[in-house]
Amino acid sequence: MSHTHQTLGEFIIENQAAFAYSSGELSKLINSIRLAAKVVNHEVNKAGLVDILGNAGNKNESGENQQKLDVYANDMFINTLSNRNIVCGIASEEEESFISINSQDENHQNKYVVLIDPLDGSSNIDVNVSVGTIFSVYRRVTPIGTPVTIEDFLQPGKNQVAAGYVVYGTSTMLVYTTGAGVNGFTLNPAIGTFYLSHPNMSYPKNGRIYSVNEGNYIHFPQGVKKYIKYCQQEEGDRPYTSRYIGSMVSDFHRNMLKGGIFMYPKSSKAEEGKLRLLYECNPMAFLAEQANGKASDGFNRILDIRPRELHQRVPFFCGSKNMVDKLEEFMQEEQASNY
Ligand code: P6P
Repeated sequence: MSHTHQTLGEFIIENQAAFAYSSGELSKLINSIRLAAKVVNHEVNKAGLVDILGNAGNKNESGENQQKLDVYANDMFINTLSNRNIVCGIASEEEESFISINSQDENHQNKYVVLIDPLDGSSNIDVNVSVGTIFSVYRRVTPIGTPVTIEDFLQPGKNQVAAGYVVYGTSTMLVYTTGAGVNGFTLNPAIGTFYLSHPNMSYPKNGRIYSVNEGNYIHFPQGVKKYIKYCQQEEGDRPYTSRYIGSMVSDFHRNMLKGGIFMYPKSSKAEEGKLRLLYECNPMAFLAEQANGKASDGFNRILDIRPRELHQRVPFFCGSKNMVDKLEEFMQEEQASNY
């Protein structure tokens, strides 16, 4: 990576003024995510070496209890975000309830809440497949000066002020938006610096990749089955290519670059789908729309859904706009034929 490329730090400073009502706190927040991402990246990259794979309870070299990587990542992001006087609350896939951050904020003056999936796809680490961290940021809606409440976390995704992911892949990238497009930064591990490698990321309008776990085919709604068969038909630019890594951040990232649709439908095995609305689907939907793509539950815009609970699941279809539009057509045809 040429050192003439803009670094993440320079990018944050240059764009801080462009971010509405920013008093630098959001920049500090993105910077703390950058730091945690580097530390987690180091652990993920050596996971196979120090037998950290799923063996919680072992002692590490300093005699501390070794943690599973997702627990390690969870602790790292929570500690890094908590100790910089930026956020008033954090919710995580690894935590049953939200965490009120008042270690240095006893007057509850901090404005932001963060929701994270600290290590999505962690089961893939044992087989050396890419994994990712996903984050979502909101301004609190309850009065500053009072303790954060669940209401601050149960906001529709359209209220997000920032969202992004870290993909720990063949290279480690931080991809995020603050509502002014999507930019991707690649880590140079030799010097621990993220460089702007993918400015203004955008889905190709049409794609030829569909990503779904076809092992669940017989359990899918009729509309999804019809769309999958549509992708496989010999007609026009079809058949499409099937690509499914089983790690959403990686499938999402590839499809945003090349064009495609990612699908995790509901099924008779998972009535609400598998993916979580607040810290998986909402941040990815914000990124998708900022990259001129689309994200839907098959009928409704993901970002319009009013959450009921912290760990709520939702069917998820996300990617190139024309492909999601076509999927929705099949879903709506099925719904109409059921009446
Ligand atoms: P399945 C990983 O566990 C994850 O949460 C996503 O990253 C991924 O897209 C999905 O689950 C894979 O689920 O049921 O196809 O193995």
